[in-house]
Amino acid sequence: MADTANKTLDPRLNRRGFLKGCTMAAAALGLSETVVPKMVEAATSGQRPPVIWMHFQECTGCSETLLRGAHPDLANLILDIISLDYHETVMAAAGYQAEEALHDSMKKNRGKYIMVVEGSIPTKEDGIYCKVAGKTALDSLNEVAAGAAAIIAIGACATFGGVQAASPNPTGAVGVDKLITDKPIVNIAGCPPNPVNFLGTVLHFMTFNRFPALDQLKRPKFGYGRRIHDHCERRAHFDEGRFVEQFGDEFHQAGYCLYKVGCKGPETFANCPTARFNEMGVWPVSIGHGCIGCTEPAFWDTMTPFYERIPDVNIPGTGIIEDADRLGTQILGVTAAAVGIHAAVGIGKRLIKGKSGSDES
Ligand code: FSX
Ligand code: SF4
Ligand code: F3S
Repeated sequence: MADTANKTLDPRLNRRGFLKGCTMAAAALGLSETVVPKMVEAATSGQRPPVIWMHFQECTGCSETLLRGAHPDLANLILDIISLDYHETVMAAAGYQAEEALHDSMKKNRGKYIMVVEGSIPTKEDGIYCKVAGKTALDSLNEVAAGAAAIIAIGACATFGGVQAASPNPTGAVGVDKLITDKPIVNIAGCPPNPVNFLGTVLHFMTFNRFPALDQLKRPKFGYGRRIHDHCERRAHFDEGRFVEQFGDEFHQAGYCLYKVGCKGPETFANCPTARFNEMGVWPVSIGHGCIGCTEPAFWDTMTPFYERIPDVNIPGTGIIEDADRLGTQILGVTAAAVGIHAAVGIGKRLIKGKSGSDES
């Protein structure tokens, strides 16, 4: 485990990689490159925030996405700027040793540590569906949250309940902010989320001593302030009514819009098209799969079936929704209707031109 007292950079992380990670985070945060030196200064000041990372009901994909080998600079940067005192998946300690590490850090850093929560919390039957070290997730959450300065909920599960909360939600799974209401909480949504959004949030906290601006769902606006659809590289195809009709067809191969095979980009707020994933700079839509809306609450219920369009809803006065603050699941249908109309206009344009999708590029 990292040591808070040790302020030297991890030797695995060379300066180039460190600057690259900070520059990526600054870009994701929408800050100019002039902020990078300030970020680097904050990140190397030795004031590494102690982090206690709890795992509840989840698949560990969130940790995996942060630590995967394809982006060692990012993983090392994250591990270097925080003091990761407890993390069940990557820590060497086990059993009593692990419990000791947890309680030592909680005691020593009371009121100062950041709690990261990965996974949802089951609430039915007094929370018996998830237990670690004989304690329910519910009890552990309350105990560790009580001494935390702030909480970062990472992933769809910790933010909004995730797949476990999908109807009929047999374990009564909920996200952190349904249970903890007296601490600053940031929701890094996504299943799994983009590591850049986690890194950007932590670096912002370290550089400016506060979390970045949040939307009404507690998601950082820098990462979740714009719709996927508004900055998707396939948008020109959507506007012109050029759609994939089924996976593998000639329109799919030509890179047309995935709306008709279920893409939920129009209803989803996230920076996937700009932040992208992995060293290869890809994201779901760029490799031919529609967005399934994984950064939105209850997407397993509201965005399914994943491979069909959400039925258009006849709501008068629909318009383009520009601001994530104005979007909630309750008005999802409005967006769907607006997009349905827009898509129909595109199809109409194409019919008027008398062209089929295949002869356009
Ligand atoms: Fe949930 Fe994290 Fe989805 Fe998995 O651990 S956000 S199931 S990809 O990754 O919690
Ligand atoms: Fe991109 Fe999906 Fe919007 Fe089409 S519907 S432009 S694929 S986000
Ligand atoms: Fe999730 Fe859609 Fe991005 S499925 S990863 S929000 S493209």
